[in-house]
Order: sequence, then C-alpha cells, then structure tokens
Amino acid sequence: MIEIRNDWKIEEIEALFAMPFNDLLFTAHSIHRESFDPNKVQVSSLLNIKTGACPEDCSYCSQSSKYDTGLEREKLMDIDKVLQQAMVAKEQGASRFCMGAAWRNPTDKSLDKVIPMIQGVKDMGMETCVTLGMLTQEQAFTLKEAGLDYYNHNIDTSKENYSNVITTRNFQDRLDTLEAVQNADISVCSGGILGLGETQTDRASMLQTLCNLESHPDSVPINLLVPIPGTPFENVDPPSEVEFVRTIAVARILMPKSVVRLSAGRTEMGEAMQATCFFAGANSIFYGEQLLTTDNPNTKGDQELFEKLGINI
Ligand code: SAM
Ligand code: DTB
Ligand code: SF4
Repeated sequence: MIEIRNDWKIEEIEALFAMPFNDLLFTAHSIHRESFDPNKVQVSSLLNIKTGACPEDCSYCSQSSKYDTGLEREKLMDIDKVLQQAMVAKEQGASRFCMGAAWRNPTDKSLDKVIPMIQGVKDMGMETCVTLGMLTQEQAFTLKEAGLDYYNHNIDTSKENYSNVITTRNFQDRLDTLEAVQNADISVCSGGILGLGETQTDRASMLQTLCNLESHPDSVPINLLVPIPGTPFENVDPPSEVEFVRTIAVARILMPKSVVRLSAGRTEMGEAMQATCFFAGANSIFYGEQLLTTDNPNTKGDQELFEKLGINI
C-alpha cells in the first residue's frame, strides 16, 4: 500500500537525495509501478497566449520587462489563432493543452477573454490547463465554472532561495494562489526549476513544500533552466544530469500518485538521459516544438524516442 504523507522532514528528504544512485532509482521506480503504467507518458502541449512585458522580475524569464532579452511583446492572442494551435496539438496526440500568459495576475477583464479559449479547447476533447499568474479566490471559482481542469503555478525554488530569484512577489503569494486553486477544486500543477543557483538542500526544501501541501499537486513539472541571454541567470552552472535525475526520483517517492513532468530543458538532454528520467518516475512531457518562448524537441524526434523505449502516450 502506498502511503501518502504530508509530514516529510527536511532531513528525511535529504537522506533520499544522499542514497546510492541505483538504490534511489530502484526505490523510485518500484513506487512508480504501484500507481502508474511504467510504459505510459502523458503529453501536454503549450501555447503562450500573451507574450512579454511582464512586470515581475523572475531572474530566469525571457518575458520579464526588467531584462532586455530581445523578445517582442505581443497582445493577448486572438481566440481563433489559439484554437487553431490547439487543433494542431490535438492532431499531434496531445491530451492536454496548456495556455500561458506573461501576467503577474490576470485582470477580471482579461480573464473574461481567456474563458472562451478554455471552453473552446475543452470542446475539442482535450484537457485544459492555464498559467496566468496569481489568482484571487473569486477568479479561481470563475475558472472552475468555465470548466478548467488544471492550473499551473510553480513555486520555482525553495522558500530560502526565493528572494534570490524573484523580488516582486514572495513565496507566500505563490502558496496563496495554490490554496485558492485547490479550494476551487481545480487540479493543481506546481513544480519548479533546477539550475537557479540552488543547493541540494534548496531542492529538498522545494520538494518538501510541494509534498507537504494539504493535497499533493496532481502534476509536478520539474524544469531544467533554459538559459535566456539578457537575464541575470543566463550564465548559471546547470545541475549535473545525476543531480537532475535524483530530483525526479525524490519527487516520485515523495508524491507517489502525482504525475511528474520532465518539463523545460529537454533540448539539452540526450535520449539516455530522458529514458533515465522516465525510469526514475517522470511520466509526462511537454510535446510540440515550442515551449512558451523557447524551443522544445521536435515531435518526430519524441515519437521516435517513445518508439525506441516502447512508451505509449
Ligand atoms: N506568468 C505566469 C507565472 O509566472 O506564473 C505564467 C507563465 S510562467 C512563464 C510559467 C513558468 O514557466 C514559471 O513559473 C517557470 O517555472 C517556468 N519558466 C519560465 N521561464 C523558464 C526558463 N527560462 N526555464 C525553465 N522554466 C521556465
Ligand atoms: C512549466 O513548469 N514549464 C512550462 C509551463 N509550466 C508553463 C514553461 C517552460 C518555459 C520555458 C521557457 C520559455 O519557453 O519561455
Ligand atoms: Fe512574468 Fe511568469 Fe515570466 Fe515571472 S515567470 S516574469 S511572472 S511571465
């Protein structure tokens, strides 16, 4: 029987990180098989529906107005164009369509424009996800009424490292939005980024926050930083592959029933690395040639990788 815990101590999580690699992977994979088909990976496609000019100062992001990243700002996309992209994603086999906006938070007026997009995607038979920044409780209820399935809102890093990465909001702001989303009974997608100058203790602490939430996030994206020229973090040393895989494995052990997504950064990963992440407990990816503003592996390459690994989507 898989035990779902919400009382993990930091020492326990650090002890998981310190396990011999093969023992850690064996443990994570054994847990993975108890709740999931080990040969199945869920695929979500992403679309940035509003680009750039974000007032937040997230030090990793191409879309912050605080850094000159050369990104051209764009207004909220027209619904027809959004639904056209959603159709492409569906044809490629995506089961969920995730729409992102470079907002600190949506205004009620802008939320009204996103709602028909959610309904249109839902009508195509795909699951819906949006990531629009911080929400009020009221706005979360509105999204639930519109039929939204998932809300993505990452905690990004540990509470201890947070102010080194973002200063225009605090860690508690993120937790408040997650609570509003959970109260509205929308599935939560929340994870973080590796490669923000964090220590292993920071990684343990970030996962501790996620697994000690009242209920575990349904989906946990683990992103490898995509370095963006012009941002403060453009030259930060990336974590080693072993450290990255360890983080996936520990996330799997701590949140045995959550879907763990091998998210941004796959263009830098070879096939064996991705296969190891799937063994360690990752069972979701972003699928399609674009993330929000950066490249993702092409779908043909992903299909070939799945074929080689005997993975079904
Ligand atoms: N503005 C909203 C927000 O921040 O919540 C939604 C969009 S924001 C771009 C969504 C998430 O993408 C961020 O929380 C972060 O985890 C991830 N992200 C952004 N830039 C990234 C990068 N360069 N590399 C990896 N992940 C990144
Ligand atoms: C998540 O955890 N990663 C996605 C999605 N949720 C919104 C975003 C990755 C963005 C990578 C950088 C970019 O394309 O701008
Ligand atoms: Fe804005 Fe989101 Fe980028 Fe932060 S991560 S700058 S909130 S778009």
